[in-house]
Amino acid sequence: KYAATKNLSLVLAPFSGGQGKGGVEDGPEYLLEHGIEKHLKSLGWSTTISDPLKDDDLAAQKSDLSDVSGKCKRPKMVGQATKKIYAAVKEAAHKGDIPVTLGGDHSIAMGTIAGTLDKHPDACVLWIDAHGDINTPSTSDSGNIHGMPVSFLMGMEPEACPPDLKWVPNCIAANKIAYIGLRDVDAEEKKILKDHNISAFSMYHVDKYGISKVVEMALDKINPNRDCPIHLSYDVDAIDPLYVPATGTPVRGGLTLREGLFIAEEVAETGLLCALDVVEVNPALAAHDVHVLDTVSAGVSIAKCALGETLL
Ligand code: 4U7
Ligand code: MN
Ligand code: MN
Ligand code: MN
Repeated sequence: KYAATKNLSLVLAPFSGGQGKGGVEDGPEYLLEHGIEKHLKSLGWSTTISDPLKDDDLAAQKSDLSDVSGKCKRPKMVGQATKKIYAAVKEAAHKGDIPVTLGGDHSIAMGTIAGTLDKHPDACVLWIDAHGDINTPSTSDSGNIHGMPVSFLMGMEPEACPPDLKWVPNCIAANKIAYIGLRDVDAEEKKILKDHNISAFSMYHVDKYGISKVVEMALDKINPNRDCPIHLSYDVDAIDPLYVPATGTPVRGGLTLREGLFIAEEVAETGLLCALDVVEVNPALAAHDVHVLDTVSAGVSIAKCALGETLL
């Protein structure tokens, strides 16, 4: 519905500065190698590729130990990269394409969601994750910005915002974001979710109500009339590490692969998808080749399902 062009803009975000581990920057390459573009084309989409970080020496930036602001690690690196991703997503969205951003760690969602909201100010966000990603610079224990993108997009702690992240617009309202898959939420994040009355469905809710009901309840909260565009920000660690082992912060007790894909299918079914992120695929963390294949093929399947594969 929001793809005026019937074109997907595949935005490559080979970025790892939002956390400490290496390897997540290879996510886009592996997803492409696994044929994500061909698979999406076979669903009737045309595709173009945009590579907004191609001129950056990200390895050099990551090794700059002086890039710290308060507790935040590498705020300058993250701020500069996400701003370029923002520009790419914004341009794609304004053209009438659906931006499909391939990460990279989840800090890149500051760029993608800000880009989506520039074109679609009424968009809502469905955040699929084991984690809340809503720490602020003051609540974060790790200092890793991939655990904070939602707080920056909500403008939660302006006084502690590192200068290089000041460009991030305060663009998500608390009633426009819902989570599914949560099972490792920090104590202070729980307080933030509660204080802002943010819709958060944990694995407990998935077990209690079933995934179908949970998706319905999540959309009822953020998109009650099913008339707003949906930005699906999908962290592959929402799915159980049995199926998706090669990711930076795996947590047991997650979604089955089918539950994970069903969420994407239900979003496709609404016809309201306006942007997709697939993040936190880290091939370097696989114990062996089967783990790489499982993880990368799950990432490809998420994109296929969100873009119509299983709607007969
Ligand atoms: B991901 C964490 F403390 N909450 O802030 C943090 F548990 O994008 C994890 O969801 C963040 O993978 C995980 O570092 C970020 C931690
Ligand atoms: Mn996560
Ligand atoms: Mn913690
Ligand atoms: Mn995440």
